[in-house]
Amino acid sequence: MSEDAPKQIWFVTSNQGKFREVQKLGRAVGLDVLQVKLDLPEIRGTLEEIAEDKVRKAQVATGRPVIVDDSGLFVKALRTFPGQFSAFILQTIGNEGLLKLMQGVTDRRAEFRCCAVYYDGVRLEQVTARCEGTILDAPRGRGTDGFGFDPIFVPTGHLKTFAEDVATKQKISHRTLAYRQLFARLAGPGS
Ligand code: ITT
Repeated sequence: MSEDAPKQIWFVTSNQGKFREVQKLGRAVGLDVLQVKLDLPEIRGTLEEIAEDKVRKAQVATGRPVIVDDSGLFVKALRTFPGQFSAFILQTIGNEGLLKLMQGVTDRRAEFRCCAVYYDGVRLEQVTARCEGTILDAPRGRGTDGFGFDPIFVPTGHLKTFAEDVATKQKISHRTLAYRQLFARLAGPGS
């Protein structure tokens, strides 16, 4: 690990599910991840644009080395909807409403995407990762850690939803893949 690699990072998020997952990923590489809840206004744009804007605002607001992620569920038959609008869709129509929109849709393919970003005021690192799967007809499992769309998403090659099998989620999810890469970059020398 390089000497200037951060040992402590502030994760700016109001989503407890995200925080729990990222805290575990940090622990696995000896990084202390602390949560800061800030209500930051989000711009419209791609996941990458939203995440970069969010991390810059979060860094200015806290004055610390921070991470944020912008993530969502992209459904193929709905032309990637809800995508960047995932948080809004969950708050309004929820999983039930999304499943209603998909009634009669036979192509159930979807993917989760997560764009994770680090910024300390100088160095900015950004990684986007995906996890492919399918959307069920009805939710299954609440899990102990599952959140958001987890009860309706089954990752490719598996039988259980992310909510039913959080251990598998922690191994293969979009968020795990993104932060593993991000943390590996941070452990190396800055560019
Ligand atoms: P912060 O911006 O405060 O981090 P948020 O919940 O608003 O929290 P996003 O803007 O990234 O986060 O919105 C993504 C939405 O997609 C959010 O409502 C999540 O619940 C959902 N989501 C993201 N990752 C997920 C995952 O791994 N499993 C299930 N749902 C997920």
